[in-house]
Amino acid sequence: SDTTTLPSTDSLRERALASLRRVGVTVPEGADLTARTPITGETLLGLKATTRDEAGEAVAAAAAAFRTWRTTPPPARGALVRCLGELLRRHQDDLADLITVEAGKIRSEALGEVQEMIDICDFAVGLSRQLYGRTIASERVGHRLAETWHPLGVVGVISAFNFPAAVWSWNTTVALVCGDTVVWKPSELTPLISLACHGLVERAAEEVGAPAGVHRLVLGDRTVGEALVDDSRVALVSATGSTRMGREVGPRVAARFGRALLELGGNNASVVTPSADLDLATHAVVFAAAGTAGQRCTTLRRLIAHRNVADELIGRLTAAYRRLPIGDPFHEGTLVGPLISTGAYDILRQALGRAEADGGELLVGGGRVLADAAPHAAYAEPALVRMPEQTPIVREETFAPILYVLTYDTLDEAIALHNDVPQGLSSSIFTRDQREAERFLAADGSDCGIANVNIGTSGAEIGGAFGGEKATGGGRESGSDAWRAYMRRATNTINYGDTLTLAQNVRFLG
Ligand code: UN1
Repeated sequence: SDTTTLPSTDSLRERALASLRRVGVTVPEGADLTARTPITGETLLGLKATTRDEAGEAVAAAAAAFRTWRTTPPPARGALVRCLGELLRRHQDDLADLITVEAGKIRSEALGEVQEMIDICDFAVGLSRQLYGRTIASERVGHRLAETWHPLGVVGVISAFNFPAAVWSWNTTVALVCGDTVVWKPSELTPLISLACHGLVERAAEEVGAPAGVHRLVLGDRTVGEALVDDSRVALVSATGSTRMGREVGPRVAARFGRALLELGGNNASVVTPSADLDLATHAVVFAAAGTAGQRCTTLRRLIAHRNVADELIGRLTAAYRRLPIGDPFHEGTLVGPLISTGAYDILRQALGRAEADGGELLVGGGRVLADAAPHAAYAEPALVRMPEQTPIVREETFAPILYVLTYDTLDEAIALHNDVPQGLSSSIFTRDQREAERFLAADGSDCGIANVNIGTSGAEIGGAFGGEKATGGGRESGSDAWRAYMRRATNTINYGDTLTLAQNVRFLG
C-alpha cells in the first residue's frame, strides 16, 4: 500500500528552510558538504564545513567557557536547560519537520524524537539540584569522608543520523547541568537539524546570560570528529555509531587518558514464550522491527520464538508486514519511511543474500518500492526471514529492517541463543509466566544493558540509563545516574580533630 506520490525535492527544501527560518537559523552556505533528503535521495543545499583549525578553535572556546561555567551554581546551569526545553516545545513542529526531511522519520516518530529532547530537558533541570555525593563513615576518630562531584571539562559529542537530535540532547543537557561545555560533531547526513538545535542552545544561552562558548557545533566528515577524538582538551568523548567506529575512537581517546562513552551497535532480540499474549507481542514486534525503517540502534533484529508458537506468530507478523504503508514519511498513515540511502538498501540485499545462502527462508519483504518515483531514494519493504540457526549474518548488525526468526525448545536454550552475539544493547521477553520473566532478567538471563518484559526492544524512556554491554561499548547515557560519567569524583577525608591519626593503624613518628 505504498503512496505512489512523493513530495518534490524543491518542496522539501522549502519546508526545511521555512523551519530553519522560524527557528532563527541562517545556513552557512558553501560547497564542502551537502544537505540531502532520503525522501527523494536528492540534494537540498550545499554547506560550508568546519575546517580542522576551526574545530580546534571551537574546542578552545568551549574550554574557555568551561572556566566560568564550572563554578556557576548547578541550578543556574539548569536555568539554561530549562530555557532550551521551552524553545524545543515552541519549535517542536519545526524540528520534527527537519528530522523528517533529513532522516526520513515518519511524522509521529519525528515528533516523538523532539518529545524525547523535551523530556531530557525536564530531567536535567531537576538533576541540576540533585548532583548528590555520599558521606562515608571514617574508621578514624574525628574524621569524616565525603565525595564531591565536579565538572569534567569539554565534552565532545559525536552523534549518528538515526537519532540526529535526541541522542545529542541526552548528552548535552546532562553535560551542561554537570558544568561541562560541549562541542558537537553531528552526522554529515543531518547538518540542518544540527544547525537548528545549536541555534536554539545559543538563543537559550543568550537569554539566561550563559557564556556563548558553552556549546559549539562543528560540521564535517570524520576528520572533524577526529579533531575532537585526539584533542587532549576534550575530557570526554561521547560517541554514538557503529561498533567499527567505536573500535577506533575508544583506543585513541584512551591513549591520551581521555574518557570515552560509547553507544555502538546493537543486535537486539525478543524471546516469545508459549504463554505470551500474541496480540500484544505481534504489535510490539512490528513496531520494534519495522518502525523507523529498522534504523534504530534498539531495532529488533532477532526474534527467538518457542517452537509451539512460532508458526502462529509468523503468520500474524507476515500478515502485518504485508499491510505496512511504506512511502512519504510526511504522509498521514505512512508507517515506514525511506532508508537513509540507496547504499543502505544494497546492504539490506547483501544481508538477505547471505541469510538465504545459510538456509534462511525469506517469508515476506525485502523488495524495493517507489523506485520509479524516486530513483535516488530507497524505500524497502521490511523483511522477515526464518533462519535454521544463528549463522554469522544473524550475529551481525545490519542497519536495515530485517527480522530473523529463530526457534527454541527450552528457555535455557533461548537465553543462550539470545546472548550468543557480540552486541549487548536491548532485549525483551514476552511471557505471562513470572518465573520466565524473572529468569530472563536475572544475572544469568539477558546480558544486555536494557532488558524488558512484554514490550519491544526499542523506544526507551529517558528516565532510565541507556546503553549496552560487550560490543555495544558499555556506555550509559540519559537518565538514572548516567550523569556521573560527565563529572569527576573527588574523595575527601576531613580531620576535624586535633591529632593526626593514620589509617590502617600505621604508626609514624607519633
Ligand atoms: C538510537 O537508536 O541511537 O530507545 C537511540 C529508543 C530511543 C533511542 C534510540 N529512545 O529506541
